Amino acid sequence: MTQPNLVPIPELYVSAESAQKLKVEAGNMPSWDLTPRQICDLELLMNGGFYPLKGFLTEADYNGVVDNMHLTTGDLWPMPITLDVSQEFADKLEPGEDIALRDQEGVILAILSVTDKWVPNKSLEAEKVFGADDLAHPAVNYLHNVAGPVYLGGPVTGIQQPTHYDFRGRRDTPNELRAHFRKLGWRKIVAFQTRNPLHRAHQELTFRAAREAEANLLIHPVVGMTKPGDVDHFTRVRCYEAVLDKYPAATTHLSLLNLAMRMAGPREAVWHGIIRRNHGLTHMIVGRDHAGPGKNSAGQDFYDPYAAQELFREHQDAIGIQMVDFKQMVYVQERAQYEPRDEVEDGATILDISGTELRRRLREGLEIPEWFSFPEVVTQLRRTSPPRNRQGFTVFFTGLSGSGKSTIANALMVKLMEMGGRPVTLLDGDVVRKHLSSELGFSKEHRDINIKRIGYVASEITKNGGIAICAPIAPYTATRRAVREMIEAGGAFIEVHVATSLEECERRDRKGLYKLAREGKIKEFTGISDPYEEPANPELRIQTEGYDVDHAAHQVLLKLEQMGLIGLE
Ligand code: PPS
Repeated sequence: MTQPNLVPIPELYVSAESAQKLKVEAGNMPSWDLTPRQICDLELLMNGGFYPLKGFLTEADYNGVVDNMHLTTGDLWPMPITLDVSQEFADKLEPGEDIALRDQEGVILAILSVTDKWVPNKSLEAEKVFGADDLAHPAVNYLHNVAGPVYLGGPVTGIQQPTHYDFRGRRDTPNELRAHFRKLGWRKIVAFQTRNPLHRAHQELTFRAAREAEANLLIHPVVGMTKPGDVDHFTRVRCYEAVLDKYPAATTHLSLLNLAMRMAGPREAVWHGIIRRNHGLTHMIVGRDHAGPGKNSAGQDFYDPYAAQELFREHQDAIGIQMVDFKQMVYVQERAQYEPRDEVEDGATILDISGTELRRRLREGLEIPEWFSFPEVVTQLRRTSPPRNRQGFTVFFTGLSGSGKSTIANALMVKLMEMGGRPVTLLDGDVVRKHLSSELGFSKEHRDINIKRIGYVASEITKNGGIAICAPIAPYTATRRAVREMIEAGGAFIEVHVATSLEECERRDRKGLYKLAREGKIKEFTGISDPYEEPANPELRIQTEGYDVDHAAHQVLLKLEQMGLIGLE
């Protein structure tokens, strides 16, 4: 294999002077606000990471890529890099026009000269590229539920790189990495692709892989988009930095790759290989189940665990980089060291901690042994995944007007504040309507807006480790579900149905509203002239008739304790 770093990889950027002129011209073009995934794709298109692509795929290239992983030029390319847009935007455009591609702040990054516009067969794309038209695959879900219905293709003229404020010193374009390797005199370099924190086994296997290939090592983690639910890249980069110190000095480099992964297993492995070749690497470690998306909707693996290695091997020459087999490293207790699994004799004691077990230990604040991971890595992981009794959560009361939601919510707030440890915010129905939603009425549309606002505020509080207590009527199941989804991304959600009957609420009529509603003086009144959809499976259902407020609040506390959200440190 030739030494690849003597020549630069072609980029799609114009000179600084032309960029300035083009930016002014682009101001008058139709413009498309790029999605986060499109920004990742555009960055790698422009800086040569996706060489030989010169823009977003045309229809003919797309068909070739989907069908047989080849462009019309005959070059190998396994992944559709397409610009998906809305129907509305596409309707206003004709091939032959130029459009400005903007980042989420509106900054113009590039111009796309549109040559092709078409409606893709997404089911076919899913089957061919991802192996199944199954929404359990994150990229298939993205394809059907996030991506726009129309694709635009054509060459890209690069104006400027997307801006990153985080870890700037650790990000390198392909040509920057090539120059770095050239400067250090590194001729053989093994890439390690990862989207997970590195523990001791990874450090052992990567170092061993590099040594066996008589090469240097590049830890090349993806920081663009990975699998939903992965450890966030801020935490991971701090972990990688900690592990970097564990390699012998000057053997290993760390560089961040702003790639949006698709979790496409075999095709993804080939794609990763091409991207690494473009970054000046000569070797890449391909592991068991490389870039695997997990289980399909029938509970089975999407891909055979060795399919990625096979496809890579088949196309190795065209990729232009050599595959290094991943050796599974295991900890052998008797010898207190890591060894390749296939070299350990029968009868030896092998210790391991699975990903699921690791997450459980982090969640519950349990010990993570030093043979498994470096203390510095564990410290970083604990900082972002504190045990449940230090994570944020939302208690969401729902029930009829006058059911007692606010009273119980107030009592609960005070009890949680008495315990201390986390800030508590009460988002009571009436209070929210005064401060956040004063312009809203009680139509279905307005109630939904109101509940989503409460959900948004509660999700921010939860994400940042606080406790949010919400007490609106929230009469619609679908809206409550949407709020749950929003909040569960950052912590726990406890739905509490205050199940006081309509008769009892009306009998109490603490605000005199039921009387007015019966007389028709208040319209769209929940339970009287407007619906209330009872929660089918709330975390807790409270009966208030015959019980006092303390008792109700105590039931919530017991539930929180049972869920591990409050309690002993
Ligand atoms: S919703 O449906 O969740 O947006 O309602 P919410 O924001 O919780 O507001 C309910 C309080 O507003 C008063 N109110 C009404 N409730 C229901 N229907 C109608 N038409 C209505 N008009 C005013 C009422 O006092 C509710 O307070 P609570 O604390 O629930 O009794």
